[in-house]
Amino acid sequence: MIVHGGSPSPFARKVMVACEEKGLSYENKPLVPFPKTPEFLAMNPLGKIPVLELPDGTYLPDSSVICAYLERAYPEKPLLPTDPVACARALFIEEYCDTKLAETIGPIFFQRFVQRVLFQGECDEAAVATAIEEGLEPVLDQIEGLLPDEAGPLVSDDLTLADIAFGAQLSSLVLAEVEVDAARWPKIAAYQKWILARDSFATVMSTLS
Ligand SMILES: N[C@@H](CCC(=O)N[C@@H](CS)C(=O)NCC(=O)O)C(=O)O
Repeated sequence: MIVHGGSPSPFARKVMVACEEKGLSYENKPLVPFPKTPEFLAMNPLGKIPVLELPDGTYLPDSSVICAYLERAYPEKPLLPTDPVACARALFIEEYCDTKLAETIGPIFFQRFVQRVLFQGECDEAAVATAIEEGLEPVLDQIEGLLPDEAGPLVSDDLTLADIAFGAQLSSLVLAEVEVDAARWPKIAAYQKWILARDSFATVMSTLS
């Protein structure tokens, strides 16, 4: 299998971590989603990464769709609980992280990592400060109130896609050099440490250093 989309993308990271957790081998091709060539749009009409290419040449776009496929195709190491309610909770947390949290972290990550590190350009620190204060901090306040007391899997005893999606976004904060203040958000800070210490995340993050 080929994961198209480089590890700077949190959504590509999410797919690669899911593959690592399931023990699946894959190749990564760091496709940049610009320009939107006809060939790229044939892989994903939405013009976004990641896209998973199967050995028979089938293209599967969107990290959540790809993870749903992996779950069906490789059920041996499940990343969703069998209990229907727990499964729904995991899927909602995945959705929350991929939308609300991603939209909140995205502008900070773009300035600090994409602009400054990848493009070696100017980082708009004023925009970063506003995005942290007005966007990120209220969202972290909300999440802190929802997390379990002990750092560990969010939904059941085992790791789920909820953890992978949350970890993918929390790893963007590390790349953007935004520290989660352990005095204000102790549960998130402990969770971030726990999830990013997993071999799966360490392996995928190591491709960025
Ligand atoms: N819902 C999609 C989001 C994918 C996404 O937004 N990818 C970004 C890179 S992190 C992208 O390709 N952006 C290019 C664009 O929006 O034109 C998923 O889960 O895969």
